[in-house]
Amino acid sequence: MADPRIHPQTLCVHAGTSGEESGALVPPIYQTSSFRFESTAHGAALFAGEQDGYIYTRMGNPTVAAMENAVAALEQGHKSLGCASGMAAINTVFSGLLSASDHVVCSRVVYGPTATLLSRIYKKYGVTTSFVNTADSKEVIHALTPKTRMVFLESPGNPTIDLADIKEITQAAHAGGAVVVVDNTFLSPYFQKPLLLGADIVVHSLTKFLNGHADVIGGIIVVKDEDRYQVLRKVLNQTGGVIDPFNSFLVHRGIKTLSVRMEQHARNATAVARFLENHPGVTWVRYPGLKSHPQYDLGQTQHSGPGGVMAFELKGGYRAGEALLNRVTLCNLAVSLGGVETLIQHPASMTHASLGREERKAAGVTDGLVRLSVGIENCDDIIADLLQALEQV
Ligand code: LCS
Repeated sequence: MADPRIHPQTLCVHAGTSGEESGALVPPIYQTSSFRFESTAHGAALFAGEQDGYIYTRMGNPTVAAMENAVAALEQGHKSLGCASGMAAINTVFSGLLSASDHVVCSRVVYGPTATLLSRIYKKYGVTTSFVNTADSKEVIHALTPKTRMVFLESPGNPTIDLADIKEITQAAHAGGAVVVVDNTFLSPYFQKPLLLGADIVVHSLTKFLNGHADVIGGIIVVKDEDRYQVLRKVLNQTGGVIDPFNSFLVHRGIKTLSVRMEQHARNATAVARFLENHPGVTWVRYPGLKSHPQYDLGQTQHSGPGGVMAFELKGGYRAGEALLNRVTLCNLAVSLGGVETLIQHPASMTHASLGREERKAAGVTDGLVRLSVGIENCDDIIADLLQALEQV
């Protein structure tokens, strides 16, 4: 675990070495499928786990290891596992830790495919899931049964920006023997460290803030203990959803500027959220940095910054939202979030379309909800773009 006295800004720049010995300041890209053995005895010892070393990139690679070590350090975790995407990370956790007849309690507000992975795919294998409002810890506690093996939280949740009380929910889940997995994609370890709040596992879509430049698909699992690391490592190696060396290199490079990017995302998003909240065409804005967020006080206790993503709805509902999305010019009409450029999208027809209308309604994903991921441009330019688009709505 990283020395807790080292400041997060310093960790972003320095965390993560692979132990390779060329002296290169930046870990090189080991673009290789295999690693040569010195002898048959050496190869056999590596396969038997009697000696440390690299065998085959699906089973480990120094460039990937350097990035994994950086994210584990930032999350104050034990070790991490780089995956091909955020969904590959989530699927690895589910397939490694769930068995037929297990029960899962999951946030009702999660990225669409996370919900459908449980409700459609894992359901086929005999896993049942209760989707609850995790903004209300009592609902989570009420949903726990003797068969509950996992509680899965997204805080803030995608796309309604609801928060979950990670500490309170973890205490209840642990009392019943369930593991707590937190998707920390929206705030990144720079603003929130779920493992320090008691959670057992953190997952990320590296595609978002950690890489930060909208040019990589990747995911990661961070764990607190060696036993769970070994279980998940074997599942990942066998199912094969690993990240490749070049994407790991890009993510690791992105992490070096995570602190400055996150500070700018939060500064800009706070200004944009205040602007939207005061605009007569806007019904509501949900952003953890606004005092009007119903869980503003909880946020102050569990994260150190509000991040860069918000949801809002216009007075004219879906039609007005559609008009806005078609009239912005600086803000890009595109899915994903957490990159340096501002992105705007419509969850009901895009990221959360895989949920049915009823599931979306239960999760509060209204047809008029617009999601905005505020980038690191000058915020006056972002606001000017939104203003000109709102004037035409
Ligand atoms: N977790 C969260 C909170 C996400 O927002 C996403 C993707 C994932 C996991 C999956 O990560 P991926 O496999 O894409 O790396 N969210 C997206 C979104 O809101 N728009 O496009 C992708």
